[in-house]
Amino acid sequence: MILFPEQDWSAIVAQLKASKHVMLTTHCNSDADGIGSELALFHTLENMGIQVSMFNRDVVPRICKYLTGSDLIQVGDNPDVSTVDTVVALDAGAQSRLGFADEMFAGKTLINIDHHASNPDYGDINVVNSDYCATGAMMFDLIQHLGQSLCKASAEGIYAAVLTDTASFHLDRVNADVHRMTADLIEAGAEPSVAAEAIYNSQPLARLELLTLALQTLSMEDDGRSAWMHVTQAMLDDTGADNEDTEGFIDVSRTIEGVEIVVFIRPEHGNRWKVSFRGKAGRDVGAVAASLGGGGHKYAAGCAVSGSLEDVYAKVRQVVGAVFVGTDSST
Ligand SMILES: [Mn+2]
Repeated sequence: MILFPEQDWSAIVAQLKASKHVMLTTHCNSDADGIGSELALFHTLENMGIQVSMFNRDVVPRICKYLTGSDLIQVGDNPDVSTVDTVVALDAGAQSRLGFADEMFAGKTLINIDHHASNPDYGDINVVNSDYCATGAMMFDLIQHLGQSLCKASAEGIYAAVLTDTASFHLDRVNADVHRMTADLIEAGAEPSVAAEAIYNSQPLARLELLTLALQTLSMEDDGRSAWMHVTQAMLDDTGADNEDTEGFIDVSRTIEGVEIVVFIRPEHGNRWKVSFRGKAGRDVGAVAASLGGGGHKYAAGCAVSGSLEDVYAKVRQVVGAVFVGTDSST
């Protein structure tokens, strides 16, 4: 089963088969979609006898460490690319999101594979298709176009990618084909209970302590149609949690009845804040994030905003409030 038979992968297949050394990478603050996609392609290319390595700007998130080969991912901002002729960027909506200097890509063929609608086709070869529920699902089709069968390690990576990027098969791109793919992944060796245990049921206590503090900041605006929550550096310090532990907090406020836009703000570095959005009920938060210099998907997007926390709230509230102007509450 191929998810999107009309998607043309031929240029990427030809480039990968002709490569001497392929380096795979994903966006900063990598997530399970980026890491799972990397590992799925890594194991497949290795099985084909193609020299392949993985190099990311940031460390592998805790929830991905159970994936076979995750310990082979190198980390830093200055990879040795002297022998690399092809770089594959996975799940990165913009080249800047990779976190590497542009010179690093000089003389190399850059392949850009992504499912963010806002992706500007920054690669030499691009497959950008926002119909895919996850970049991991794109690996599912690519591996078949490479003429390879799914090995257990690749299936595990794709399963983790799809599980997390669809919020456990809850989001709008999940259809019967996504479940047919998942059946194939399980047949190839992916184990749902192992993934659930590693991703959802192995959280440090500090994360729940941080969530307790974050929930005390929850506020509703726009007649209950927007929900706001934040974490500060002091809260991180007090609990011993880190930014990775805030993953999924936004999905807690997304569960509130009647809410259409959910905002979560956390410190990034200096006076920069990461602002994440989730949309429901037709609200396009990709457009909201884009108007603040960020991007993403219709129902999941983000941006970075500088200033004091109060400044950030004021700036983002203005943009979100404008979305509701002239529209009646459905409740
Ligand atoms: Mn993704």
